[in-house]
Amino acid sequence: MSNTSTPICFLSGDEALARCAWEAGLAFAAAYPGTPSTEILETLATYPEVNSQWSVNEKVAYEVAYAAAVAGVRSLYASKHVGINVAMDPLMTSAYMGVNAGFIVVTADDPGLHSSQNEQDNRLVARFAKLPLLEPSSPAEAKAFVPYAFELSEKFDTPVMIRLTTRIAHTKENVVTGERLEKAPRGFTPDPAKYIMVPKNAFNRHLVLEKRLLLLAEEAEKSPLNTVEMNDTTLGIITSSVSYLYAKEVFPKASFLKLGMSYPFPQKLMKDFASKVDKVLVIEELEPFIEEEVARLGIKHTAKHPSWRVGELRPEDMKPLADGKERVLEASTTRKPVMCAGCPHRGVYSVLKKLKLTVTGDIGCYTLGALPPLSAIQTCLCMGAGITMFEGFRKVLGKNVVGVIGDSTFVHSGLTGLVSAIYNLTKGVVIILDNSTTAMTGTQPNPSTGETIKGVPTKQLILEDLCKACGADNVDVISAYDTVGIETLMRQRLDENAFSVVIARTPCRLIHRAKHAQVCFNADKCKKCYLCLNVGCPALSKNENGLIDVDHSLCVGCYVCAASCKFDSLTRPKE
Ligand SMILES: Cc1ncc(C[n+]2csc(CCOP(=O)(O)OP(=O)(O)O)c2C)c(N)n1
Repeated sequence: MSNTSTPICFLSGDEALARCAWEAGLAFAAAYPGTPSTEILETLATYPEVNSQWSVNEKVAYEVAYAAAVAGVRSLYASKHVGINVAMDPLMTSAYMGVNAGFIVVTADDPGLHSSQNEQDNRLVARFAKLPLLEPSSPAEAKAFVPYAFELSEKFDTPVMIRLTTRIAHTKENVVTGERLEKAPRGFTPDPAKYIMVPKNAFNRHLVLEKRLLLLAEEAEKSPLNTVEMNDTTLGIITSSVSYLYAKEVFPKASFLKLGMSYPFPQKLMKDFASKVDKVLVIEELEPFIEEEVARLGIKHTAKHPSWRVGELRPEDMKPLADGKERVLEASTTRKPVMCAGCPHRGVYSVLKKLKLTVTGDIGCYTLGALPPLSAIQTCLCMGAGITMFEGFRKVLGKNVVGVIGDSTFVHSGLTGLVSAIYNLTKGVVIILDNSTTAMTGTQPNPSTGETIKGVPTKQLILEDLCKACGADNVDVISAYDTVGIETLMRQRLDENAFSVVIARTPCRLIHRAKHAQVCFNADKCKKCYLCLNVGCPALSKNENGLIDVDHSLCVGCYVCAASCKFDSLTRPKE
């Protein structure tokens, strides 16, 4: 996409939202990467007028972006749904404090768990925090929704939540683009009763929040984002988000109430719509968010079986859902994820597996170490838990426990766990799998890479210095490909009564493509033990003769397989 004002652009939901926010005068944006929201900030970073940053985690991103709005410029926070959990503390209280210039909170939910650790429905967060919620159903709708969100935010003095889902964030559509509206900064006027949330002030602001919600409910009744389409009145469908498009496809003759502003609920509009149709059906993904309100309003409707709270709704799901049937979950046919050939994480896991260690894992490309044939990780809860679960496991199970965490995840939320573990006299070994990027979400920079989102060089966070400053007794840096060295080091450190951090540092293959001479296979020496296949490299396979084929289009010469071969059948090429 170009930044010039092309009238029509073919944009994803993320790109459209970013573009429309820029048009609406956005001046500040902060986020932490996470599928399916990542491209919002990546797009915003291409606009010189928007001060954009990857923050170290979502709590930080929320606070910085929120502060920019309080300081007087239109601002935006974006994350995937679980990122909102990390930002929950400031989010809840920012609803009390209100804003100054407009502030949009984007949550990109992931029904169907395309790339997430859970499929929570953040519409419930909007209701819990008492924030207005907007749900576009397609990329093109960003055009109307984003400026409206800013106006709502400024008129009602509140953060406004916009919820995308994976299908909207990643679907592309023609979007009519426009010029940018420059907004003069509003400046900041100190107001302790509004901006200092000590109990007495917060108590008063709670009342402001409740009154604001009543006014927002009135706004929802007349909001242009809530639309009624009266057709055949035998069936009336109340819906929102992408489910609206699918339901239109499957029930083209039905009447529709589409909730673009879905919280607070437009109760009168819902009742009025229901009174004009014979039968009401609510079609929504995940939680019965609208359905519970419909029930509360005493509207007779076809109830959704709880099994439909799981997974995405596709067009083919609409009819069984409408018939009140139970959902039949099909086995996933998607391609199994696998670490790339030459992925630096592979060698470390082959050692941990050999040493038969219990490994508390974390989230990133390195979670793939949990899959066969490596099967080297035993837990993966959430970001940062590689270290905190290590502490709990180590204190209960003893010394054969190791925690692993990626470099971006370490800075996101591993650091506090490390400080806490050392403070609480934990012993043992934590490994930072430092591939010098945030690989999982598309190689974004982070503080340890020394570059900002705009590609500007910045102070580089030196992980070894940081770990020493936190009190680690030993901090070793080793190449992630040096499996022999890692094994020796691990045996030594595991035996010591100390807290050790091992930084296994080799850049991700996606950012550092240097190719070494490929591994050599000598069939005469192969004993067909297949230990080499246990490292799980996609460049190696067993051929019809039971020998090893090296896929020369994939092998990058990391020699992790060679280190696993006891018979010198796989070797580095001779100099
Ligand atoms: C709370 C939360 N925020 C963001 C994400 C998305 N996410 C998953 S792993 C990850 C970081 C991975 O980077 P790193 O730790 O460096 O490991 P790598 O993928 O490079 O191996 C991100 C941003 C998430 N799953 N949960």
